Amino acid sequence: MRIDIVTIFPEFFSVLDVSLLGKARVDGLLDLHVHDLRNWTTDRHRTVDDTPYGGGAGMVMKPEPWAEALSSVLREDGSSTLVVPTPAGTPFTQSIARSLAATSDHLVFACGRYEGIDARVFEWAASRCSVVELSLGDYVLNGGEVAAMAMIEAVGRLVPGVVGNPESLVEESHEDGLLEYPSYTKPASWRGIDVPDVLLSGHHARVAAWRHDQQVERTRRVRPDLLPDAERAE
Ligand code: 6GU
Repeated sequence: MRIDIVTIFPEFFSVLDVSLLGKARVDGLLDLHVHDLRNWTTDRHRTVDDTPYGGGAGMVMKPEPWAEALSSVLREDGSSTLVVPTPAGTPFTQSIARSLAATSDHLVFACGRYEGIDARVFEWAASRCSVVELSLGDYVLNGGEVAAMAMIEAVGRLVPGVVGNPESLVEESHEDGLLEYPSYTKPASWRGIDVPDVLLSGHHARVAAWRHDQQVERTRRVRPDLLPDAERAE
């Protein structure tokens, strides 16, 4: 998968050299490119923002540098997906991560700052690629960079080969619609707290049933909105 990121803070993305995604880059599974939006400005001050029409606080990112940048980065054949991180977007979920990993082999992240990017940019881009505006959650970040990083990690790890043991992708929070069960390792007793007996029993069916109960219990307690109606009652 190829991922291009357009930002006025390319240095944010140096962390993509680290850990699993860093290895995936070295291994050629993820082809990541970070671009400085200011390279597509034409004035001496490399201006990327201006005051909003209609008034109001803050600044809006100008359309011209964005159109130049996206023209240069988007594929001509319309196969790119433009991802715009914004608190006004559709909530980003594991199921969106899965569908981006499965259906798109070129993602372009447009990281806005200030009060966002001139809305015409996305109208214009929609004739050249699919455009998705995605939010990490109901809180406000200073710009799209940190959100893009979270989305790139969530999507990137679903690209085949990035996570060494594909089974570890199955038994985790959100993959089956429930939160994860608690995990334990040795020693069996630590500071007076014992690992639950069932996990030492070697009885696979009972372990599986216990883990499922733990998942339902935790999900009911902290995220009842995720439960199907049938399991929400009690
Ligand atoms: Cl995607 N962007 C910004 N700027 N703030 C956010 C967000 C995204 N998701 C939650 N807050």
